[in-house]
Amino acid sequence: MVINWYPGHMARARKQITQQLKLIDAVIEVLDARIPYSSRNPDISSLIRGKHHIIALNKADLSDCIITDSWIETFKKKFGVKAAPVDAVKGNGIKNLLEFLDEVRNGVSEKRKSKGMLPRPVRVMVLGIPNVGKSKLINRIAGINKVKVENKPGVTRSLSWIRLKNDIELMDTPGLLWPKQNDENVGINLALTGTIRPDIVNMYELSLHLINKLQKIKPEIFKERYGIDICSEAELIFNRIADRRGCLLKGGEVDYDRTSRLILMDFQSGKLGKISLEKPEWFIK
Ligand SMILES: Nc1nc2c(ncn2[C@@H]2O[C@H](COP(=O)(O)OP(=O)(O)OP(=O)(O)O)[C@@H](O)[C@H]2O)c(=O)[nH]1
Ligand SMILES: [Mg+2]
Repeated sequence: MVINWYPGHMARARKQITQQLKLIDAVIEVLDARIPYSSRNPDISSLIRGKHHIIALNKADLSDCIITDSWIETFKKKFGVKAAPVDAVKGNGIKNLLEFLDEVRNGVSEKRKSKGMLPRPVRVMVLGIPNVGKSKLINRIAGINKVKVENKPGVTRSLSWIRLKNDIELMDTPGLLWPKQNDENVGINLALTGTIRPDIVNMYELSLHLINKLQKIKPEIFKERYGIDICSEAELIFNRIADRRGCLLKGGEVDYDRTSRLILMDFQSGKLGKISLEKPEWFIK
């Protein structure tokens, strides 16, 4: 799979974000709860050094909640970073984030007071890879639709401030990928969860990768969702799904495009259940 990891607009966005960071008190790093490792931009840790750091494990409505909880424990224990599961569509978990932000605001106010300075709103930048739900999360925290949200990467193109009533200012930012990425599995996970535009990936190949992953994580799903018995080869499972779902061309041949889209959409929309593709112990010892 050949992926254009670093389009020009991201280099520009990275530069602007770096400049704006001087004004920022805290960063909410938004990760995809299904792939907390693959959705972490490794650049961000060094970029935000010295700032208060909060992690939102967003799209937690689509992830396995036990695995998400173990990621939260891991972030806390191994890195000392507060994290919360969030569903920015329904608003679950927003309260936890607001509590974290309150703590930051109180800390900033105390510090200013001790220096004889007047209080000011706490400034929070929301960072993360494309399509992870940064803008949706901001709209949820604000309680009103302030910024544009769409189900495709690259929607937010510039930095913008959103002022909230409770002395908090949030900055929406464009999604950032990273310049060099050699780990094929990370690329596959990002494509599976919708970070990379579908027109630049091979959908058939991607759905075979998904089938292979599901065989390890949740093998019973093929029977449950598609009524097919377990068989070892991903290609065979793919063809049986096509058959079951009538994704066939006129002569009865498999419609690869339609079947791939069906399987990927079933995963992305949660029709295959709550599935986490990554466990912390696979990455962090
Ligand atoms: N199921 C689910 N979908 C979500 C959640 N948060 C956001 N989405 C959806 O994810 C898609 C992307 O949301 P955005 O807020 O535009 O993502 P973004 O990170 O701002 O994306 P860019 O601006 O392109 O970097 C939209 O279709 C949202 O409705 C969530 O918690 N659960
Ligand atoms: Mg956005």
